[in-house]
Amino acid sequence: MIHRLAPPFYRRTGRHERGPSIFGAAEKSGPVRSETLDRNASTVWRCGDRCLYAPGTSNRAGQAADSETRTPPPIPPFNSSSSRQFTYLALRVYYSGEAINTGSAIHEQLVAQKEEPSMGPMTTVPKNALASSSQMRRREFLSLIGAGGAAALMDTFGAAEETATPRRPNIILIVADDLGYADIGCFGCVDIPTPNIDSLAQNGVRFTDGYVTCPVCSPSRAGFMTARYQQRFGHEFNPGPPAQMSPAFGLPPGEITVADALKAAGYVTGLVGKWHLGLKPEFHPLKRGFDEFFGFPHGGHSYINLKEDPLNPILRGTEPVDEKEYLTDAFTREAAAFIERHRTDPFFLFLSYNAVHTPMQAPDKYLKRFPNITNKNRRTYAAMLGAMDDGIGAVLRKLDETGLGDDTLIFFFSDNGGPLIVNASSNAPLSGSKGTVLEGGIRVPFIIQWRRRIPRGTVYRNPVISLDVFPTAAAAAGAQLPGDRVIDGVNLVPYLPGEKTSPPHDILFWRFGNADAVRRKNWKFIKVGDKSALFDLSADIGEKNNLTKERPDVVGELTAALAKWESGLIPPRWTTPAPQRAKQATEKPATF
Ligand SMILES: [Ca+2]
Repeated sequence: MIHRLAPPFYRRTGRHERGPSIFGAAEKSGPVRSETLDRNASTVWRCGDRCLYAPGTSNRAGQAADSETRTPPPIPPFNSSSSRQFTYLALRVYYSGEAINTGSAIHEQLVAQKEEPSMGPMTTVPKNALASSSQMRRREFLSLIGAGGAAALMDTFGAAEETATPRRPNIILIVADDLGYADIGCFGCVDIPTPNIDSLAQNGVRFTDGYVTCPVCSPSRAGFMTARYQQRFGHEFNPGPPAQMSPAFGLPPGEITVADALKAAGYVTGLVGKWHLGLKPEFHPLKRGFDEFFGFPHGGHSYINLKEDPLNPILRGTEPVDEKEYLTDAFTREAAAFIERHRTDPFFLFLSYNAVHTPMQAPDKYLKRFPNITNKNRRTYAAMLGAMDDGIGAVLRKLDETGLGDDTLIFFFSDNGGPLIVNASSNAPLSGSKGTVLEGGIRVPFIIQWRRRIPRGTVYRNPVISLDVFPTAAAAAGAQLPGDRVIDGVNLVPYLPGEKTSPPHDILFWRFGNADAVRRKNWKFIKVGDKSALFDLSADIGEKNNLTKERPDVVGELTAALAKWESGLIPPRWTTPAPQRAKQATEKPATF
């Protein structure tokens, strides 16, 4: 019976605490596999609503302390009369292989405190008696904890045994469309409340320097769906409207998507929302790794007149549907239903809102929240963003209702920067907008939450990029990255607890037509046609002060790096039709 406890117990050991150990010096005293111990420790601390390690301290309180201080709770006083203390020690020995020395160290600590444990078996285990404890089997484990320990174990974990089954974390990728860097509360927005998106940062990591690979929609999506700079396979431009686009347009069939990889690893995969990676049947989401699809296949879409464009219909799978709801609300409804439908499966959900992309449309129920915003476009933008924030809140509630909140890895970012006057977005204090390789085009609100595994309320300042989504998700899921091609993203999780203190990326690159950019540490170099500029982002986040003359050494270094990177790219497979290019040009500010 206890043997059956092992999987759910171990499953609950996903969170990797860093910082001061709740075991203090004891953990460091033996040849301990620290990660295993950390995970065991976390499990013991957080198991259900019980707290095995610290009698009298609730799990809820422990989580609250963790959330507020971002460090594990202090070592509680040993309670020598608690049989659970013994169960805990035995569990550590059992699950940590070499941990007998640590167990002994804790025992010595107990003795030093003159608090003789009340149960015999552990005190009589001589130090190193289980030197090969990795070989310890169930009988030995039972012997070690004794009948009282087993009873306490069952008391503590019994409920988990009945309900929990081993599963890997769910993964939800939430992508906003054309959202400005400064339009989220936790990124400095003051006129539009976004409490639910902010909660992702409060319970996860906010990235100050989070980038996408392109300042427009489709290429950006091609990048993060494949973990590869999209110019490696010619997906460099938007296609334009369906009636005008190149017949070549679509994510090349040879590319492997994050959905492909997670599906192959046993995940149920779903896309709700905007696709924009191909209209032809061979490019349909159901052919690119998704088991389920509800949304539209192309770029922008009306939120109200849902049958306005017969070339870009609302589909369920491959069938057009007669959707009546405001589109953002419909996507929220479908996302929550997907979670409910697959609550017992590990799932990957790509929730791809087209909010806050044009057209500027919002129903009164959202508009009336913002009576004090006098700019009509900004007010509509606020209402559209409010609808999306509500939707993300509904998704988060559904996760908690289904008990999946802690074990779900959530990414949130915008596919490109705000287009400013077009949708009344703001990228302040960044320069530029959608369509430019200035920071305002490519640096976006970027948040990751994984309550089980990564610290809460953290701000991370080294540059990261949307290419990292796929490797991070694959590592969390135990899925394979393609091994036969260059992968440009990295798994971010080891960097977030501080296990790896180096930056995830030495250098990042952008190319969008005749515009190139490269960032290494604080240096950002831009080349557009025959013009170039070098900015020190640490002192000049608004990219105003061109330092090309002052630092020709940096210009030379970054120019060479850019040339080397571009040697691995191919020419674009299509270009944006001329009318769209002209429209895009009018959206660009004249800052560069
Ligand atoms: Ca976009």
